[in-house]
Amino acid sequence: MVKVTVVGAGNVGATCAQRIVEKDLADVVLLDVLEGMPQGKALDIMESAPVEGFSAKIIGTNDYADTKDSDVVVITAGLARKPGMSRDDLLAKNTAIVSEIAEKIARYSPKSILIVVTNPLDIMCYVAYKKSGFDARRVIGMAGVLDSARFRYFLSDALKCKASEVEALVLGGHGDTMVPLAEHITFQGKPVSNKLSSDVLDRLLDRTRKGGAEIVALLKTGSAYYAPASSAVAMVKSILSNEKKMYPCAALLSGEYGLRDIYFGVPVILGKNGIEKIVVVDLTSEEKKALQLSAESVKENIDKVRTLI
Ligand code: A3D
Repeated sequence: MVKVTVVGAGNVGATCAQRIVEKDLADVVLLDVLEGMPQGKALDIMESAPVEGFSAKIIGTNDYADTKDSDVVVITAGLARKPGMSRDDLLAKNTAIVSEIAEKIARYSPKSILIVVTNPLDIMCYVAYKKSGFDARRVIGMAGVLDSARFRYFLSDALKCKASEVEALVLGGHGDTMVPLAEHITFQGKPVSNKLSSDVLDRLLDRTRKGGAEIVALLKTGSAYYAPASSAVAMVKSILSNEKKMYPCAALLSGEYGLRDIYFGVPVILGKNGIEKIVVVDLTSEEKKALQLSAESVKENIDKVRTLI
């Protein structure tokens, strides 16, 4: 069985771990700094095996030695946003956490592929890339899958159809400047432009951009984790099964979309080597402008983080 380590056994991490074993994708090591907590959650999940019928194994630990030779590592450790807290407020704290984790993972699992979930996402990907020393194809950020899933759900609700019948892409930085692509929405494989009024579409675009904050405001203590975990697990699956599916992910750009040396949400093909290819899609001039704006905000924070690492 292949091995996946999930670092951070909080809401996103534990839900990822649960979904990975329930789907029998891999054996899982769930690691956290809190003593007993990952062990307790892992045992609880293991005790569901007879009922759920999965055969994958999960252990909880505080020791990186147990993560040795992992194939994929999902980094969910860090602080989650609280109401009123911006993703950028998390920058310094989570930079220190992700730096330490990336260095340890590189030591114990030098061939692994890293999926970063910790916010602020694009910046934490850059930190993990620098601190692991891995090839950029093996350090990938989860954000676009989630943002696109939210957009697809809102669209399907408006179109009164199944969410799986709607395809849509959200690119750019994971924050208020993200860019949902209105021109790329399809319903049953066909463009939807004639099915939604521009007012409705504008409302859904705006709701997508604020999707994370909507959940934070409702939960009051913490941020979304069911859909974020689903999104990270879809990426794990595409890598472990070499599915070569196209997903919007944060990737290090080197000239694509006119951008370089930043992690940014773009469509990529995910397979056994991590990012097999960065896909460049056609954009309207408005979308290009919005992506440039988004890139500037990511770049500003990457410049800030360079002084911290
Ligand atoms: P939470 O439930 O608080 O879990 C975080 C866990 O990390 C806690 O159990 C901590 O004990 C643990 N932790 C802290 N420091 C370390 C460390 N050095 N090593 C190992 N474990 C540590 O948060 P959550 O699961 O809700 O969210 C986790 C992260 O994911 C946050 O940064 C969120 O902002 C982020 N997140 C990102 C998205 C995206 O779409 C990018 C979505 C949802 C959450």
